[in-house]
Amino acid sequence: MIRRPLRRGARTHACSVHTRVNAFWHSRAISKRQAYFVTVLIFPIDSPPPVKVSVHLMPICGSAETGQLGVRHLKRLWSRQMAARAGQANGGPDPAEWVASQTLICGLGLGLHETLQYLIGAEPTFDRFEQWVLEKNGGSIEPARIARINAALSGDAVAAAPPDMVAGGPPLTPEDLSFWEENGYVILHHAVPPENCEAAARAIYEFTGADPANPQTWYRQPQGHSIWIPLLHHPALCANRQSARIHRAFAQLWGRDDMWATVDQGGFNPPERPGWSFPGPFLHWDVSLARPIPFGVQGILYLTDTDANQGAFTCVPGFHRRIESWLSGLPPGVNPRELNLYELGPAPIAGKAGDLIIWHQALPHGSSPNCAARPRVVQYLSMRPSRWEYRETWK
Ligand SMILES: O=C(O)CCC(=O)C(=O)O
Repeated sequence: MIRRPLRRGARTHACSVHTRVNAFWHSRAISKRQAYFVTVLIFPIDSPPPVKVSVHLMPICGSAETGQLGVRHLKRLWSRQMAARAGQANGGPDPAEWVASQTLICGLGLGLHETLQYLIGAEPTFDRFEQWVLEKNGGSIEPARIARINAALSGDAVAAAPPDMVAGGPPLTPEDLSFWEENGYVILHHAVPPENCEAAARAIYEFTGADPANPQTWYRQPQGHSIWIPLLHHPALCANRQSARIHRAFAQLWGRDDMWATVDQGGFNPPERPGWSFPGPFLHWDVSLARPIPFGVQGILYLTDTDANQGAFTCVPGFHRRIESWLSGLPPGVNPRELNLYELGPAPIAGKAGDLIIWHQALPHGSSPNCAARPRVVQYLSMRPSRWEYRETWK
């Protein structure tokens, strides 16, 4: 509650009054049980004496605090976002916090962007946020999954591993693993059965309103001029994220079993034609180039056969072994992201429907122009353990 109206435009030494006022109004959407008031002294630069106001501050919840769903860290994630939304300090950036939030979001079968967008855009109460999480999960979340998430967030990697996924032989052969070491990428063949690929490809065609048999329909692009298809929760895509074979391949590369699938988009890269040129992504990194670059992987599942000239995934094989020396050798002040990465020796990687390409995040990578007759249809799919190394500093 503001006890005395502040003159519009009065400025404090630390921050504008408006920010504080906004903080109050934003936090109004949040139940009073979950917020508290503090009285602060504001020193307007141009009109002493100090003004005494009360502002509504969001407490940041502890990680162990749970709501109806009984999921650790969920309330904390919500309270941090609400505090940030209200322009209030929320503890600031913290790599461990970011990793825990991502594990939670993956564990709950949510997309990172959609979750943050929802929290920031809708400013839900915590009850409403939990309801949204449930809706995204079709109305219920299995207790075993909640137990795994809670184990992961309490640091119990063993209990965080899904028992039905870890049984079974390692799908990557010793040759695959040597190839991985050498090239920084590997192809897991038959990652999912053909019917899964067909169902997921069909879902992507339907979402975009495209007909596989009619090239005129491939450029409707409800998503805009982009190859990314914002289809996250279709059952066919969810089914692929549940693949035990994929799970075990990621587990092999990470050397641990507590894997969490990222909830990522589909992809549709049609042949170039006059009026439609390849929009990217061109070669890039998704990881900070602050050194040392930590281990991390990304993945793409081909849902249809993909020739090298058909918009194939492209990377610079082996670059994970030379990136550190390459970065050290750059003249001071040069931004590696602005260099012509196509001079580094990229190769398009062809594959069959059902092939999953996993690559080391230190490889420059991207898609490529489709010069063939058929679209390239994919699902982006990666997995990470409950805890992984993350660099806060973006370079
Ligand atoms: O779609 C592709 O082939 C490349 C994907 C990509 O660049 C990425 O996932 O960061």
